[in-house]
Amino acid sequence: MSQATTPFPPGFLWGGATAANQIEGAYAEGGKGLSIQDVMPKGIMSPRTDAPTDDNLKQVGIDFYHRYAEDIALFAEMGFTVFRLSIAWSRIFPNGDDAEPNEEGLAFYDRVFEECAKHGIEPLVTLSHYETPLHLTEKYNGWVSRDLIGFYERYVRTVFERYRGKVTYWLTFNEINSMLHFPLMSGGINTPLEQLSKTDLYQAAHHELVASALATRIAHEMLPGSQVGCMVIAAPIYPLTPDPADVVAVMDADHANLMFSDVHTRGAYPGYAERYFRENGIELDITAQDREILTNTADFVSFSYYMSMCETADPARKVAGEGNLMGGVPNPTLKASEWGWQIDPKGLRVVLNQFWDRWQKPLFIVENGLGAKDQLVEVNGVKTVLDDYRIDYLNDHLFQVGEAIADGVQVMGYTSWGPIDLVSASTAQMSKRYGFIYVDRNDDGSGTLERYRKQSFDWYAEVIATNGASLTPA
Ligand code: BGP
Repeated sequence: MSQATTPFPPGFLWGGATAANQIEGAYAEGGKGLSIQDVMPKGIMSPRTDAPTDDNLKQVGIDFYHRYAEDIALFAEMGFTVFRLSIAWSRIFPNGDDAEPNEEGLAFYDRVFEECAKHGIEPLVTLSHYETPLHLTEKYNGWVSRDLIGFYERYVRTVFERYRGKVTYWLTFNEINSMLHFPLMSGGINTPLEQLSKTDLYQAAHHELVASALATRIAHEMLPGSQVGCMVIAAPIYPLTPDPADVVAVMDADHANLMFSDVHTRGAYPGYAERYFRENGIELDITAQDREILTNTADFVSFSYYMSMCETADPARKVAGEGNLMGGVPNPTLKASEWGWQIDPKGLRVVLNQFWDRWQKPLFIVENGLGAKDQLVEVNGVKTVLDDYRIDYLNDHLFQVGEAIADGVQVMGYTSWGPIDLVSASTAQMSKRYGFIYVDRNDDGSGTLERYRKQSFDWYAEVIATNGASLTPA
């Protein structure tokens, strides 16, 4: 890529991505009910608590609930044309199974979308981002219950109607394939993974897949011109050695990850999934009506990309890495972030090509970024962060997106994860920072919540202004 040319097409959507529970705070304000995040103070890996506890940084988040106008203005200053955010289901239906929505919750997102419109920013809205209403977990064991499909349908009909004309792009479930790894966070399932039967696990996944396809159908009926995407974790898997047994191990691991997006894009379960269910005694309740609903395929496939991994058939070499939350074996050729997430820009080009070849659906990278510890410093009297490490990471990944586009892959847009510092999903820390904007809040909850532009702020603004022409080869 030279300064003069760019592979990014005109109208490519540039922006950043967030989730309600990681930014909003105001966890008990405006009539909001509790979500599972309110009882997960230490993130994904720790057991849940019985009730909300004061050490949960998400209770305040970065106070987006009160500061959204200031934050969206900062995004606009960088030239964002898209902002990914989620609606907290428990703001709209505090218990999840209520008959009527909470007007104050609906009004909050009216204000947010109006602010986006003021700046010419398209909202990209995740309907369910790891924040199932807690009551649905306690009473129904989350998505294990078929009842959740009906509650989700009521919720999506409500928000589609309310935000008609304000939102074009919707995502149904964040990282839907994470269900297999984090059933509480992903599916609001109370039963711990070790005690959960495979039948219940895949039944819950099935219910989400049906709900997702149903939401797609409803959006197409109610909101002509809207586009509904599925959203998955993308993690290319490489064989640890050239041993064909390792290649087969990769194929199996790929199937587990890709089953969700295969169903979303093909409208039916692939043969390898049917075989897996058969051979593992997994008997699912899949009705004829479910099968019909599943034919409402996603308009586009969106995904998060943070890392790749290796796989092997050799039990002696199958050693999990520190940061490999999805399983897999560390790649000996790659470096990792401070949290052990292995950094692989080329893997992004690989996965874009793989997905495009497999589904021929437009792709949207809706999460990618580097979680790092930042140091607030003063330069010429202005507080900032000199985050050249973040610039390098993003440049190298975006350069590979350009390469994939040059390969012929259709990419709709790119939203980096956490354009403003937010609370981490996996560790619930503030110190795992992703933003172009620094938020003065610390792991112990101290800090003024003031916002400061990092060095990467101007860098990203330049990337957007040049539609990617300012990126340098990596
Ligand atoms: C994804 C989640 C996000 C986000 C991101 C970064 O899996 O969809 O919610 O948090 O990962 O992860 P973390 O916050 O753990 O660094």
